[in-house]
Amino acid sequence: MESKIIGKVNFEEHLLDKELKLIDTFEFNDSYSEYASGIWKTCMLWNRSGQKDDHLSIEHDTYVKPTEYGKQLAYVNEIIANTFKKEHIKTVRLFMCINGLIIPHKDYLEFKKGFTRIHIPLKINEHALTSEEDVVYNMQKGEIWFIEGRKIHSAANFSKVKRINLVIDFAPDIPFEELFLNSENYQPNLIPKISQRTQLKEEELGYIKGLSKIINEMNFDDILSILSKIHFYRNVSSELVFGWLDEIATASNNYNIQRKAQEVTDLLIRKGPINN
Ligand code: YCP
Ligand code: CO
Repeated sequence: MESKIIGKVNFEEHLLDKELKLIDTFEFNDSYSEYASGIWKTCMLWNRSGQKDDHLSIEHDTYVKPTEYGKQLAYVNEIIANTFKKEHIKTVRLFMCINGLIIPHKDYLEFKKGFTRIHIPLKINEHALTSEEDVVYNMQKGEIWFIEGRKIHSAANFSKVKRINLVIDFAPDIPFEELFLNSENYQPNLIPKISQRTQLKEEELGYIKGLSKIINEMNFDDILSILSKIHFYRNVSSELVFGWLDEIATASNNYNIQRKAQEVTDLLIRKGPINN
């Protein structure tokens, strides 16, 4: 796995709790909903324009400004300012997920280079999981995670309690230690909490393929969501979602389903968003 922990923030719990209460009042946005199932939303804290309604993370060559929401989070801002070199930051957001997931996908397909993206969990639970290919892990609060978006990755929260991550996009190609204000805060040897999963049974594989018998335009998204969840509890790579979807679509003999399967695979792992 290429995603890894690169450092740790030791939060002052009462200060973080106060900001989480404030975050609860923020309006989160639906951008990237084509990658999501269930509740998965974003909130813009710092970006190029300083506008909270500029919801996308984009490549740019200038400095970031806090948005109306970013300005309110004094403690989070202090943590960022004390930990990282601000000049490398391109976007700061919050990702929120409740009883939902982000379908396995690759990032940056729409960009020239993309970013070095890090996540810092602010609110976690044991059912809030992240994956890269054939590894599933449970990010812990305060861990600074580099997420290799160029590999197929996915994230979920199988709980009705909110999951919140702080997400910072840095300029690409800068060594990790140089993203930190103090290079001693770069800690590459912290051990992640990897989830143990059980073997996918032959019988289960049969039922997965049997979804070809019920797939239609009404349940297509639900079936994609079911396929996306399997690797979180069975010992398989998230990449299999696309092979299964292709087999199910082919066996369905339904042209519209085959086309939808191609389109969603293009979006998620081949071409990215089309209008870019
Ligand atoms: C992520 N990737 O990996 C983001 C979410 C779609 C692109 C939105 O967290
Ligand atoms: Co991603």
